[in-house]
Amino acid sequence: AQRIHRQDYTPPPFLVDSVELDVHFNAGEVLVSSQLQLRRNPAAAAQPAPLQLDGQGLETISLAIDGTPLGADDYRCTSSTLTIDNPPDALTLTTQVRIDPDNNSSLSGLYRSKDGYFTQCEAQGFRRITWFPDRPDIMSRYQVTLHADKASLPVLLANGNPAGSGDQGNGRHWAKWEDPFAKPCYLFALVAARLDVLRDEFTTSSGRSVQLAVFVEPGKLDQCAHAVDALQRAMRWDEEVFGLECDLDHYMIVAVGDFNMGAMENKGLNVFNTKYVLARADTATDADYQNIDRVVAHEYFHNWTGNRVTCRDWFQLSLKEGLTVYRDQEFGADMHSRAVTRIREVRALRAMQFPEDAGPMAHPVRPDSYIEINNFYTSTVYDKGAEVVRMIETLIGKEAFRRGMDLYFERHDGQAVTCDDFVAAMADASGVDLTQFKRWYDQAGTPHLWASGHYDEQARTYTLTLSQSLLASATAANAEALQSPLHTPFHIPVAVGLNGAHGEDMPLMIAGEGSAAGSGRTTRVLSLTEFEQQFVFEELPAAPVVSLLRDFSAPVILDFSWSDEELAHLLAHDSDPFNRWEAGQRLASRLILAAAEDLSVGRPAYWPQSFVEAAARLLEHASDDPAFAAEALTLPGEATLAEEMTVVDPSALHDARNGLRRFVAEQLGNALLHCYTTHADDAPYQATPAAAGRRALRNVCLSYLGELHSDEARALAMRQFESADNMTDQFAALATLAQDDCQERVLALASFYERWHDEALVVDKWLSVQAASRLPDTLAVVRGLLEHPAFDLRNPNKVYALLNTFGNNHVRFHAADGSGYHFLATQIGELDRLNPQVAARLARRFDRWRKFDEPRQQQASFALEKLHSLAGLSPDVREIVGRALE
Ligand code: DPP
Ligand code: ZN
Repeated sequence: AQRIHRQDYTPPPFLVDSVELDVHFNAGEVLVSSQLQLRRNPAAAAQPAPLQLDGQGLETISLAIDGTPLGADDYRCTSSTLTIDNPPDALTLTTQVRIDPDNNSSLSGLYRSKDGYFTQCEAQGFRRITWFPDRPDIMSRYQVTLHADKASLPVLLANGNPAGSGDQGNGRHWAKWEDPFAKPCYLFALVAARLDVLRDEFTTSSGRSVQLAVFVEPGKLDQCAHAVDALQRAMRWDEEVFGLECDLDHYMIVAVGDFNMGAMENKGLNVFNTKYVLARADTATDADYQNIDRVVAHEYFHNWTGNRVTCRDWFQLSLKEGLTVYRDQEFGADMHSRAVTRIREVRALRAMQFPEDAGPMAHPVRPDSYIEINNFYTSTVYDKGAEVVRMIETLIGKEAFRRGMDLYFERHDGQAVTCDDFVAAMADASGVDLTQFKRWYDQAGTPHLWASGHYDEQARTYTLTLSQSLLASATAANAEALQSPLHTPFHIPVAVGLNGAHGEDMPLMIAGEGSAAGSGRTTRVLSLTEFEQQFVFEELPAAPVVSLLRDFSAPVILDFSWSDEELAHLLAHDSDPFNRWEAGQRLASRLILAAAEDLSVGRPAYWPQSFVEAAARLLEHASDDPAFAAEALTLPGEATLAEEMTVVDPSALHDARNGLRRFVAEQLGNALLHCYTTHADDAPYQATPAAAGRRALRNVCLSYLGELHSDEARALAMRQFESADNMTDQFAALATLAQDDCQERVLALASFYERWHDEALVVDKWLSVQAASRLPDTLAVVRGLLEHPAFDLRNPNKVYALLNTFGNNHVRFHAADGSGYHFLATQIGELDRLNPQVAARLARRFDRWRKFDEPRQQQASFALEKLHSLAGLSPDVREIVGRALE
C-alpha cells in the first residue's frame, strides 16, 4: 500500500465522455460489459502518457479498442491496473469482466445483501465493478442496462431516468437507465433487489415535478413516512435558504441493512443504511427521527454541494462534506431548536473530533497524505470541516455567505474543484481577505485560546487579552515555540458578550471604533489574527462577567478563569443559550476532574452545595425549554473529560462523574421526580421538537433517579418500560435499568428482545445498551453476545452496536487488566478479513491509548502490536494501527 500525497496531483491524461454498462445478474456471478468513450485531456501534460485504468477483484474476459480485440502485447495488466501504452487520442474501450458480489463482504463495489444487490462506490468502489480511471475529476454520462431474474430481483434501478424495460424470456427481465448529468464514478449506483416502494412527489419552486420513491425491505412500508417527509422538507428548505432547486426528474432512496456508512448521495439514487430511513413511533427514538431528518437532508443537499460541484481529488473531501454537514446542521437548527442543536453538535465535536485532533490520526481538514482514503472519512473532515465553513459565515456575515454560495455555483457548476475555490468564492463575494483564515484547512490540532480580563473602575473599561497556540499549556508555550514558522496564528472569530450584575447584556463599545460601530449590538465577533491581542471595551459602569465564544464561534479549547460564582451567574443569565449550557458544563467538569484526582489518591470526593442549587434552578425553570434543560442537566461525557487529564485514571473518572450524578439525585430526588411527573405527555407519541424535548427532560430525570438504586426508582423505570407507547421512552427506561445490577434489568432486557427480535434496528439497540453498561461484567456479556443469533460480524450495524459501543465504554474498554484491549484487538483482526473499512473504524477506539497509565499502555501496545503483526492485515487497519504505534 502506497502513501498518496496531495502535492502530487496531476490532471488525468484521459477523460471519459460516456459510459455504457450492461450488467447481467446470473446465478453465482455478475457479468459487466462496459463501453467507454475516451479522449486525451486537453488540460493534461503534453507528453503522451499511457492510458491507465483501475480495477479490483475483476476477472477480465475481453478487451477491445474501437472494436478490435487487444492482443497480449497491446496492454499490461496487474491485479489493480490495466495499462494501454500507445492508445489513440480518442477511442472506444470495450471490456467485459466477471465479478462475484455474492462473496463481497467488504460492502464496497457491488455486493449482495439479504434482499438483493446494492452498490457503494465512494471513495473507490467503482473499480470493483469494471475497469475505469477511478478518480473524482473524471465526469461522464452514464447509460446502464440491468438484466436479472424477474422473480428474485424484480426491482432494477440505476442513476437518472428510466429509458426502457421489458422481459427477455426465461423468467428474466431488463431495465435501462440514463443519467442526463455527467458525474464522477463515485456517484454511480445500481440496485437489483426485491423491495417495496413508497412513492410521492415534490413540485419545485419553478413548478417542475420530481418523482420521489423510497425503496425498503418488503414489509417495511409503514416505517418510511418520516423519511419521505424529511426529504420534502429538505427540498423546500434548500430552495428557500440557498435558492437551490432540485434538478432531477426522479429522486430515489434505497434502504439496505448492510451498509458501511450512514448513507450515500449517488446521483438521483441515494443508497441508505436502514438506520437513517426506517422509523415508526414504537421502533425509533426521537434521536433516530432527528438523525433521519439530518441524513436525508445531508444526502439531498449533496446533490448541489458534492454532485453538481464535486471534488478534484480526495484530499478535497471536506469541500463537499464540511459544507454539506454545515448545511444539514442549519437545516436541523431550523427544524428543531437552534440552541439545542448547536449544543448537541458541540458535545459530539468534543467527544469525537477533539480527541481525534489530539491523537495519532490527527490530520488537517484538508489532509496532506493518506494510505487508505476510507480512513479519512473522519470527524475532522466532516465536523471540523463544518465548523470551518461556519466560521466563514460568522466572519463575513449571513448575507455575504449566501452571495459566496451563489458565486461558487456560478463559477464551478459541473466542475471538480478544490477547497481553495470555495474559499475564493467566499472571499470574492464578501470582500473579506481569507488568506490567513485558510490555515484552518492546513493545520491539524485543536488551537488553545487563552483569555484574561481586567476591569478598570476609574477608566470604566474592560480589557480582554486573547492569545492562541497549538500547544496545550500556556506555560509550555515559550515565545519561541509560539512564533516558529510551523505555528503561525489562526484567524479565530471570537464572539463576545458582557454580562451585567443582574444578568443583562451590557453595551459593547470597542475602544477606537467610535460609539456608532457597536451600538445596539450585545454580541460582537472579534477577529483574533495574532498570537496575542487586546481588546478594550469602554463606558462600562461596572465590572462585567465576560461571555466568550458565544454559540461556540470557533472550534478551540478556551481557557479563562471564571470563578464558580461567575459560571453560576452565566448559567443562570447569559443571553446566549449555548454559553448558558457551557457554563454549566464547565462547573461540572471542574468538580468531576477535581474529584477524580481526589479519588485516585484515596481521598473522598467533594461536592459543593452550590452545584446542587444550580441544578435545582434548572429543574425549577425546566418547563421554559425542556430540551435545553435536559442538555444542561447532562454532565460532560467521560471521553471528553479524559482529554483534560494528563494521565487518565478511567475508574476514578467514572466514579467521580457518577458520584456527582448520585449526589444530585440524593439532594434533588423530589425535584427530579416532580419534574418527571409534570412533564408527562398524555397525548399519543408525536416526533415534534416540543414533545421530544419533554421526553428528553423526563428521561434525564429518570436516569438521575436511577443512580439511587432504590426500589422506587427501579419500579418507576420498569413502569415506564412497560407502558411506553414509543421507543424513546421504552429505550430510555431500559438504558437506566441496564446500569443497575437488579432483577428488573434482567427482565426488561429479556422482554425487549422477545418483543423486538424481528426488527433488526431495535436489536441493534438491545446489543448496544448492554455493551454500554457500566456493570463490571460487561465484557463477559459482550463476549457472550458475540455467540448470540442476534449478532453478525458481517453486518456493520451489528458491529457498531456491540463492538464499537463497547470500545466507547470508557471505564470497561480501558479496564486495568487490559482485557478490553485484547478483546477488541482480536475482534478487529477477525473482522478485517471480512470488512477492512469497518475494522479500521473499530481500530480507532485505540486512538487515545497513550493517555493512560503505564500498565494500561503496556497492555494496549501489546494488543496493538499483535494486531499489527497479523498476516494479511488490510492497508486500512494497518494504517490506523501503524499510526497508533508510531
Ligand atoms: N458521502 C457520504 C456522505 O457523507 C459518505 N459516503 O454523505
Ligand atoms: Zn456527506
